[in-house]
Amino acid sequence: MELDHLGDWRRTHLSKEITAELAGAEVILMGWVGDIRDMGGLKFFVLHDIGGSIQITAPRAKVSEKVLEKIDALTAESSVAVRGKVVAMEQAPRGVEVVPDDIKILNLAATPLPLDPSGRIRADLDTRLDARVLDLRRPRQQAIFKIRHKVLQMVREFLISKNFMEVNTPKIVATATESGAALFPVSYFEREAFLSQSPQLYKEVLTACFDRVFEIGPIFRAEEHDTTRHLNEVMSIDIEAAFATQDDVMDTLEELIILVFRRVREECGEELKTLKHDLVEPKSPFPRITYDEALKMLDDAGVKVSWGEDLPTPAERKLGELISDAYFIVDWPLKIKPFYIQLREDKPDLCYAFDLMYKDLELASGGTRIHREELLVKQLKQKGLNPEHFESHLKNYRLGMVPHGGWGLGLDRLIMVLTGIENIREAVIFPRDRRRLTP
Ligand code: AMO
Repeated sequence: MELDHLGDWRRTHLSKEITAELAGAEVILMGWVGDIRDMGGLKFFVLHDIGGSIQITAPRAKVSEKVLEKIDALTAESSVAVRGKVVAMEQAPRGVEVVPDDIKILNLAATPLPLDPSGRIRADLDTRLDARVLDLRRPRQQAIFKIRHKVLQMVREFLISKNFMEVNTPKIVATATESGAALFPVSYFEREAFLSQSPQLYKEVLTACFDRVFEIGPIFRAEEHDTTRHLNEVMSIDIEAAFATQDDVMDTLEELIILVFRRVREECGEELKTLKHDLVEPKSPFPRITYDEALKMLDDAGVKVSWGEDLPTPAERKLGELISDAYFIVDWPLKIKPFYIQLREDKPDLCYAFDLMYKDLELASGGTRIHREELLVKQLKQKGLNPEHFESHLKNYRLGMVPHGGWGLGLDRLIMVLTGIENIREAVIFPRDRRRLTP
């Protein structure tokens, strides 16, 4: 069958806007073909679009031969435009259907499809990610990304209301900032550069220009992990505030988390229902436990972590069982936190760093930063880094650098928690992991 051109047809309604009140009206719908059925005297298909779906019903006696031929040619997930009349019909899924007077087939989808778009035949995540465009037409996946879209909007609104200015910093950089995480090298003309692990150093120095900044952007981690909570490219919500300490920015983070949970509950009810997720707002204030207290709780529960070690996954899992909500871990050993974190003058083994946990998942980390050059140089050396490599950063500390603090919040992990999904790959449109570089 020959394909049709869009021509001068334009969509008049989304499927969800078709209600029985429109009975008799002529409408143009555009979308994809769902189930197709032929009952002899009657042919049906479901048209689905971003808003939902609607039944297109063609009674043999009422439509043209051309329309019937077009329906016969349709394959599931083909893209179509339908012009027709709205008819109130009790038996139809939403009490309303459209009887076509003309159909345009814009593209025919191949058969068989790489996955069953109805979801009746379950596909594993790899198959779904390989056919992601088809997968993302399903209501469950759409619910996840509608929530993600809303959350981004809420975060921006909230931070702007707190006088943070949105900035964009380079993603091709010369140095590492997060010592624990490995770098992806890129060839940059005659030099080697890296993909940015974090906007850390840029956001810090920008506090001395714009006072309060935030960035929502990708961070790249060349970690070998192949887990349900790590990816090699993730989106990070980063903030940094001048004249602030860890406690100030923890308050901001707590306020943001509560607001996002509350607003997703209030504004994404449909999506949460589709996801069958009962979202519960974390209890506020979030407990603030020290690293030492966390170790003690773990020890009492039979999980040994030696002092100075980062919390391994089994320890996080146990803590998540013990405190099944949002909480902060503070007073970390200096030696496991990055060079830019301020040490505690009263207890120099410790530093002003925190992690925000939700059950067993680390959502964010942050702290009070060093703002004096001598101390930054000292800590760089202590971490085995060469201060000369940081000269372009350090020179800003001679230009009236200010006390500052901030955090980085993993957007994809936040979406996991808000939508109740278990694998971070489901929270990302085209995830990048150890094995996956396409689509
Ligand atoms: P950190 O390295 O802890 O801190 O990263 C901040 C948050 O980003 C998310 N995240 C990840 N999520 C999934 N997969 C990964 N591989 C991954 N790596 C990080 C987590 C984590 O809590 N510069 C500091 C932040 C700061 O101090 O402002 C930093 O990058 O949710």
